[in-house]
Amino acid sequence: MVSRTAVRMLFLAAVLLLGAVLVGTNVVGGSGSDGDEYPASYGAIQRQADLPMAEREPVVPPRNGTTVVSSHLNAEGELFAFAPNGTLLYYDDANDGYWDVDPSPHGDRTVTYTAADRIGGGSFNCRNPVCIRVKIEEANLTTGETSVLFSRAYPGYRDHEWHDADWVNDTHLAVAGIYKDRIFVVNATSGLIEWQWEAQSHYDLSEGGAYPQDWTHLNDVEPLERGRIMASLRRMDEVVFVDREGGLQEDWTLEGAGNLTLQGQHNPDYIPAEAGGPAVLVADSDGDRILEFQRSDDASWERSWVWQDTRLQWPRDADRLPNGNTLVADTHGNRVIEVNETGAVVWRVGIGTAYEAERLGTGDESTGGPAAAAADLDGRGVDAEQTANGSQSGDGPASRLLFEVRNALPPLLVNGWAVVAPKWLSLLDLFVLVSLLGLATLWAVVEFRWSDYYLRSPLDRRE
Ligand SMILES: [Ca+2]
Ligand SMILES: [Ca+2]
Ligand SMILES: [Ca+2]
Ligand SMILES: [Ca+2]
Repeated sequence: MVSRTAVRMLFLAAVLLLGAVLVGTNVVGGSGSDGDEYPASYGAIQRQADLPMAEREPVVPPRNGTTVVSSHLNAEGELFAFAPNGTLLYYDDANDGYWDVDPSPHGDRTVTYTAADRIGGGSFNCRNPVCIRVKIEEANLTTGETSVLFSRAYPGYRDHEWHDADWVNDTHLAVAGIYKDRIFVVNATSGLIEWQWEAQSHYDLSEGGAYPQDWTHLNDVEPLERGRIMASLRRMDEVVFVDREGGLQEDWTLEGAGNLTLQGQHNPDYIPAEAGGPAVLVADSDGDRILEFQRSDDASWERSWVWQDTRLQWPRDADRLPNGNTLVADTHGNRVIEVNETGAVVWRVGIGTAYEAERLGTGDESTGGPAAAAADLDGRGVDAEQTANGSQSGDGPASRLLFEVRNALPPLLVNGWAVVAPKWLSLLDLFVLVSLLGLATLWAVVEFRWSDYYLRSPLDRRE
């Protein structure tokens, strides 16, 4: 018979262990040795914004360039820029949401981004329960000055935003319009829309998501050579190529390759032939991985690179940098990371629900970066069979266990949790908290049974 003291000690040890995991992941700011000398929590980064520039301390590891990160969760949007020395250079939370950020043609430290604000009936005669003001803005990161380049009000709130706008030239922008499921090109000077492609010109309404709320979720555009535009139709799990004269180029449509099909992707970047492509580097969000596909000689797509670790969850951006590294916005992994040519994480910033990451001076998105196949980059995958040409993950047993638990749950539930949960409560935290509560309840039940007390029905008392 095991003594009561031994059982109590076991319970206490288990409670302390789970408590230590919970404190560890929230105070140290996540797993991994990279960047641990910068334990700045998300809150500590935000607090820097209230200090004058001269008093700001480095909060992220230094890097050879300014890094801009956008984020949004429900109606909280944030835009951060970190200077090369790791201090917070710029912070703005004036809008409800910030999405794609690009370097602007109007200055080295100026960025162009899409943003949105919820508007009620007070500001104009909005007949919908709620309307939205969608905008393409520019911010000078040095002076802090912002300006609106183009804006429209739409009915509804969620899923009617513009998640991306890309400069076509110095005056025109291509815009990913989730509302009306279209790509359009606007002259930012005159405010006139000069060209558009509607998804209904090719797709049937029975495909994709719910119409009219979120049929295609057209979340990214990228102007290419010879007037072509690449776009991401998230609800169709497809990246499409549209010719501005001839419409959709069906033989270019990318749905994945082999057993790796796209799942609710974000931010595909086109890598041209001159840089070793044609290739497309894309955040395969619902697949919790970064994928790259190479266009082969027979005009089909082949998987050429995969990157994933046990923490990566619902990534929404990946940029191939000129040195062959890849900058990743790991939305529900609550971090922005830089992965080197061997697949190792070499730089990390702890930021919740990041949408986009951009390293200024390296070109917009993956401009200037090589294709994985041409640069012979090593991928990394948790499942060796899914790895393109990489090694097994070096993650510890705890993150492996969490990875297996997460993969056993439906992606909709896992990512749905991350959308409704507060930024500080990760899935690991939830898992540990539930285990802790379960253990505490079990301990209480055991103690009660050992005690002299017993429960009886209130009815018994009357007898
Ligand atoms: Ca863009
Ligand atoms: Ca884009
Ligand atoms: Ca990208
Ligand atoms: Ca980017």
